[in-house]
Amino acid sequence: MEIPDRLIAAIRSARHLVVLTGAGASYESGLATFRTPQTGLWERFRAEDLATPAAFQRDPALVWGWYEWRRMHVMRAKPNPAHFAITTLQALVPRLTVITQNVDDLHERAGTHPVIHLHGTLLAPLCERCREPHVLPREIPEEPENGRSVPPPGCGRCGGHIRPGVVWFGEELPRHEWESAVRAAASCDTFLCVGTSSIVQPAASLVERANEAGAVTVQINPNPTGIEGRLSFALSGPAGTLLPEIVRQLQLA
Ligand code: BV8
Ligand code: ZN
Repeated sequence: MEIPDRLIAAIRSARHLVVLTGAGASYESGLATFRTPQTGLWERFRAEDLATPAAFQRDPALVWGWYEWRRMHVMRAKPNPAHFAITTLQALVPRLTVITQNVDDLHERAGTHPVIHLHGTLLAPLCERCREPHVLPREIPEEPENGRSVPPPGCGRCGGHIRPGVVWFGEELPRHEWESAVRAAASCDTFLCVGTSSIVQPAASLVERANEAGAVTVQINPNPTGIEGRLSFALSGPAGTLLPEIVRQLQLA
């Protein structure tokens, strides 16, 4: 896919570039997105039904088992060319802010630092009662048998349930991360929206803030999301191809 020259020029001249990623950025690392029907163990559940405080209260072992299964896949996964292209972008523009909705650590493992995690991370569980961080064993959890529930560990300090360090539906986003993301969206020159269906709020409102601030806004997604009409550019294709191509053209003299 050809990258419009005007887009390359906009990124090249940007003083502050923001990249917001969603599950599609990790898709080519083999991690399922939210909207593909659950694969394997979990096809009988919808992510939105498991990623809630009520689901954890109702059946902590089912929800903890689901997150351990996802953490196992994240630990087995590798960053893909989209992650590495974003790390390269960091060296090509004066200021890059990377904001992710993803709960994996593939941006960090590709060398991008810092990363603003709007929805937390799979790798930092904590006690649901006293919020004491819980240290996970280093080894990769073994493959749970089909649909196995895994009882969550108990907190060493108060005995409460350990829960995943993610933001569930109905929970507030971490204040510091959200405020940093809003400031970045309101002050950037170019905003890339990569691999997100732009459904989940308030993360999906960031690109609108960038639009309102007069930034060049770009979507990178192989499928339509319905917001194309409000963006400066909509590139239809996989992030693992388009982002490296953008970086290649930026590096041409
Ligand atoms: C909040 C962590 C309020 C957990 C996640 C009604 C009732 C209750 C709440 C609401 C409601 N209506 C709206 C809400 C708000 C709700 C919401 O937005 N719901 C949605 C379903 C409408 N939001 C919340 O609840 C948020 N909190 O609002 O708090 C509040 C206020 C005051 C006081 C108290 C509370 C919290 C939202 C965070 C939820 N947690 N994740 C976990 O991971 O288990 S969100 C989760 O879903 C992911 O993190 C991710 O952010 C999101 C999925 O979105 P995407 O990343 O976009 O993934 P998706 O699969 O949708 O799309 C993938 C895209 O990639 C596709 O477009 C595909 O085409 C593309 N793609 C595929 N391959 C590629 C590709 N792109 C590029 N390259 C490829 N190769
Ligand atoms: Zn505790």
